[in-house]
Amino acid sequence: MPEVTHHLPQAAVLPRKWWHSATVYQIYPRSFADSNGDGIGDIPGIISKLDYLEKLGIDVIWLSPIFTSPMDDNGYDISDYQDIAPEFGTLEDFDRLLTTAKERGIGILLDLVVNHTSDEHAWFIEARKSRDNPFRDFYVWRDPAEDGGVPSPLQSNFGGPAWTLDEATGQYYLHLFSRRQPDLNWENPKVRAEVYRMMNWWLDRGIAGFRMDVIDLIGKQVDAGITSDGAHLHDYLQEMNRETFGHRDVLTVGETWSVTPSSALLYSGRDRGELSMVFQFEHVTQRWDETFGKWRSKPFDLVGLKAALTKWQHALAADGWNSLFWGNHDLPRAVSRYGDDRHFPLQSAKTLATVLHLMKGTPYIYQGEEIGMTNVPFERIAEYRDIETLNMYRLNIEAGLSEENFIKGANENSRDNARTPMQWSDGPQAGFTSGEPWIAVNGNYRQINAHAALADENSVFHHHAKLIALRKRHDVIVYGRYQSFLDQHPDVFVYTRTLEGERVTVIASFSGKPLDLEVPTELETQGEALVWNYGPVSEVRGSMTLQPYESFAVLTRG
Ligand code: TEU
Ligand code: CA
Repeated sequence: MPEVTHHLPQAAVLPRKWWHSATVYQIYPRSFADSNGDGIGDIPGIISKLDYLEKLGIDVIWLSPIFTSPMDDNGYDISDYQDIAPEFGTLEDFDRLLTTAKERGIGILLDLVVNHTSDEHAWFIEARKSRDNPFRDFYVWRDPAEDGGVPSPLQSNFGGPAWTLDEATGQYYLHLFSRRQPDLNWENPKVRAEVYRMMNWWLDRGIAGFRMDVIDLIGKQVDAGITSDGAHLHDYLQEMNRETFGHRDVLTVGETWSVTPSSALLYSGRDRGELSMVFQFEHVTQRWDETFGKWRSKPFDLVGLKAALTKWQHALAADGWNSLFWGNHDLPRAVSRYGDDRHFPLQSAKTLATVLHLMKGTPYIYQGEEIGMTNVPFERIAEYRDIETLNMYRLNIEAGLSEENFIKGANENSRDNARTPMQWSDGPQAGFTSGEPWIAVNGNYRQINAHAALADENSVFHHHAKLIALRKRHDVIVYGRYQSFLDQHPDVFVYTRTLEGERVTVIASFSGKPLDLEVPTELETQGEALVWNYGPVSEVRGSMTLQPYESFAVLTRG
């Protein structure tokens, strides 16, 4: 993945980076492939699927956490940053993954979870021993309020107060997630130095970069009630960049739920010395209720979705860089959320891929998305495993919600939708494990599985492979200027990308019915059919009838 240093002649004065034309594939190790029958995915399992990923054509794997952990939050609670959880394998397994992936031109991104550790991390075990322990200041401690209660009204993202009393030392510690995920104190320079040392240890091993968990929270100013975007956030990121990856050619992507178009330029502006890019979530939260968040969702609204995505295409048009994604391990399945997994699973999954992969930015595919995996219709709370879902269940039932209603919401939005085992075949347990999986397999694996997808040249898999390859072949897809059309049209998503006399025109229907589209004259074009999901289309003109979820892209030169 060499860096090409020449500059593009046109408006795109961005120095080229290898990750501009790369596609990232996210693996949630627990649910990807189990090599030893214990029901839990592992690193040898991932190695056995590298040929599959090479066929897909991806350049980078983002591995959700594989480090030693009590697994209160499936590894986002780390007790040793420099070792591998035994259920996932060993450091030798990891090094083997690194080399075998590299042989296929695939780099590995590790998940950097440094807003908090596990309560079983040695630092926290020390810190809670006494108020004057040398590690005390690695975490955020406050005295009880006058009535003995919590120091402030801060709430945990998983529900309930963000403070837990440590009985032995009589102070509360902060946890913006579960009580088993105490927040690190980034104001302490020793904490920062330890984190940088650990990052360099992994970088020296040859990883391709980091995905940074809730990185917008590390500058928190607890006493001011500020969690995201604290005063020193960008100082810390610049320091991290200088001390670790700044002089290495790697990809860094921050998870930033709070990011705005202007702060995105702080994170990813080319002269900022911070990150390659961040994940923004406006197209995700656009469907959430203002008060109740994701547990009460709004109906699908294409106009709003287009507005959110278009806004970000414009925001980072000249500087900064976008990450493009529909799903991840925290979100519902793309085809269930934005497409129609019941009536048009194949066509809508392909259309979602086309629309996403032809935008400007680095596309991320979440495992299973490339075969059109769907949300899981669990019927009982006992089938769920996710700590957030289980916490919310308890709180909602206490507040008077019926189990039935909660399950309805969870079917739509629980993080477990994304965490059921990868569907490899129509064999037992979808080929994920020879044992009992840690979470049930989605019953639709007999139709939706990788084996069937590979064999069918019209599959969602081959459609993704094509889009990934197109990005490598056409600069206009990587750097072209984005322009949207028909913003108020409720059923079609239309945009163009232009670069040096080349233009890609993307037209996509999000309707389950055939639809007549009057093509605006400024969009008329004739060229090469690049990608489609019904038949090839090389001319855009006049009145066109689009089939349900039909989409296509045309490349015009000169
Ligand atoms: O997620 C951050 C986060 O805020 C999520 O909990 C989010 O609010 C929720 O899932 C939306 O559905 C990151 C990780 O991606 C997540 O898996 C971890 O649980 C969390 O941080 C704590 O590390
Ligand atoms: Ca295993």
